[in-house]
Amino acid sequence: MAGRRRCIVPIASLLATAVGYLVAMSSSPPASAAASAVPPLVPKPVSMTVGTGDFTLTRQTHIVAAPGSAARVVAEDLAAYLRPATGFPLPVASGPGRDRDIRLVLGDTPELPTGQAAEGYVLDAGATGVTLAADTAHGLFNGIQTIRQLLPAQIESRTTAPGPWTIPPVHVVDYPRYGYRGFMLDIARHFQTPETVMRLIDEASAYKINTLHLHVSDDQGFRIVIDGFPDLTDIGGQGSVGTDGRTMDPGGFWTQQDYRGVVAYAAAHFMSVVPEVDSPGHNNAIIMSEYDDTSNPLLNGDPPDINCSVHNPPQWNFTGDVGFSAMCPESENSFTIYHAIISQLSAMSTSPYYHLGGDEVPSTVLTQDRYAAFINAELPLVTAQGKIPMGWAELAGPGTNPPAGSIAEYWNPASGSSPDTATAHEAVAKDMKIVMAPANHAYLDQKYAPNTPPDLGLTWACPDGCDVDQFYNWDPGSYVTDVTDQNVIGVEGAMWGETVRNLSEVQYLVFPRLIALSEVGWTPQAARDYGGFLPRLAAQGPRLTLAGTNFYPTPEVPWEL
Ligand code: TNX
Repeated sequence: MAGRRRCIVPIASLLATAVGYLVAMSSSPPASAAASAVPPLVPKPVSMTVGTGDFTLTRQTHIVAAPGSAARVVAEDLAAYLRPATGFPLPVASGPGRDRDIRLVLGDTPELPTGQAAEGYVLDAGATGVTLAADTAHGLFNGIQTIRQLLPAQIESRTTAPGPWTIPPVHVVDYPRYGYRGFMLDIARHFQTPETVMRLIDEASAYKINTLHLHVSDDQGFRIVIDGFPDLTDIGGQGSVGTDGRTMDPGGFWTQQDYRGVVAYAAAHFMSVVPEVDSPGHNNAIIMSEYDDTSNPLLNGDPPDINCSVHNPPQWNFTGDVGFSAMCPESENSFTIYHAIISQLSAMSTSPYYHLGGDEVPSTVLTQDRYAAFINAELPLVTAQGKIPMGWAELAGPGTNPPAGSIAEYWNPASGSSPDTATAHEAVAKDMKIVMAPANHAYLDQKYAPNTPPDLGLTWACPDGCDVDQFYNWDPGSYVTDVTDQNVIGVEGAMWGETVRNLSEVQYLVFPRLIALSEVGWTPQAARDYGGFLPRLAAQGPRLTLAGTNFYPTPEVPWEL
């Protein structure tokens, strides 16, 4: 990782600019977006034609779905989205539907191309009603996010707003470019509550993000209770990265019930959860917790043999330092601990993937042979749980043997045929698939601009800042030479946690950049252009504001406020 520079930026004030901005906006709700010929949807649909004659949602509107069907659940979701602002009852009804109802139908999608059944949908809106058809409940859920955006921005108001609640006459046929559209959240560097994560699930799923990758362990904290190893959270969950001159910030951890609750909440928003406990590096919290756990009957009485870090005995380090900790591949205790972690987290998670980390172990800490030995011993623990291994792209390096179809997450900013793209090529050579998250286009923890107040975020991948344009203007399918959509299964925005301490700070770095990434992951490359994207993103400003979502009002965007 030569050349990577990191620093922890002390957070001087709590987003003074953004908070003042939000208060100003919410005290005078913005006017609705002027009716335009082409509604400003994000992510941009594959195809949309605009006809004549608006649909108007009224107190009499029913949302119609077959009883007992999966469509019924999504119909309830739609009603729940629309009731607070409209104040209408919007009952979910059965039967064929009447004139001027909204109908959700499973099947009846001849316009969707073969292979697009999983998430595609077809939407028809006109004066006589709205019909949304999809082959799956997930497709319907994607379609109702589009319906929300077709309504005036005030539909996001938490309290009754005046309307009128019109939907322009459109015919939409829509489906994603990639099946994996992820948002990664690091709850290890700073503890975040289940409630914070659920709020982010609401916000990400509105833009058709379908995967939540939870980074639940790192040097500074271990955040989910693991049965048999209570010290992992009792000791490992105590702190977070220190900010504002503190040695350490408050920590915390989730019970397994908390985790299950978040996974269920994500599933209800058609997001699957990929857990990550980093290994063999980035795990000082595990080492600090288990080093003295000599009486644990699951261990062999000699737990100090897990420690291959630069310090022995290990010591806490609540700065943002990386590359100093590692667990030893020669220790059976290492794999006893990882077996417990992997089996318990896998059993509670919905994603087909389990992320074993694998990043940033300097060869001075573990040689490549020892690194590969660790990974090769851990991979079968993952596959034994019925999960597909996923890891940061170093996982594909010399000596490792991930099964074909395993996932490499490419984070290096290097593009084209730079020698630093080696991990992507190694992954392809091992028949792995790739999730693209190059740090200078997808790391949500990087600053928008060098001097942008408030003072949040890191700069190592973006010394000049990475604003919305940087997140939008790249193509995952041609970023690295010879790594194409044959290999790439999707994109992910990574929200690392060193500088962010609460929901508001996370939101500020995530939005609006995750919205740009949602379009990178959804919309065909040929249909994307930044000039066309900006006014559509601008239309999201009032929606975010009314929903209470903090965001950076970048000057790149002509906000409709
Ligand atoms: C790199 S690249 C990391 C994280 C840090 C992040 C900060 C990679 C897989 N790991 O450990 O939090 O940079 O930007």
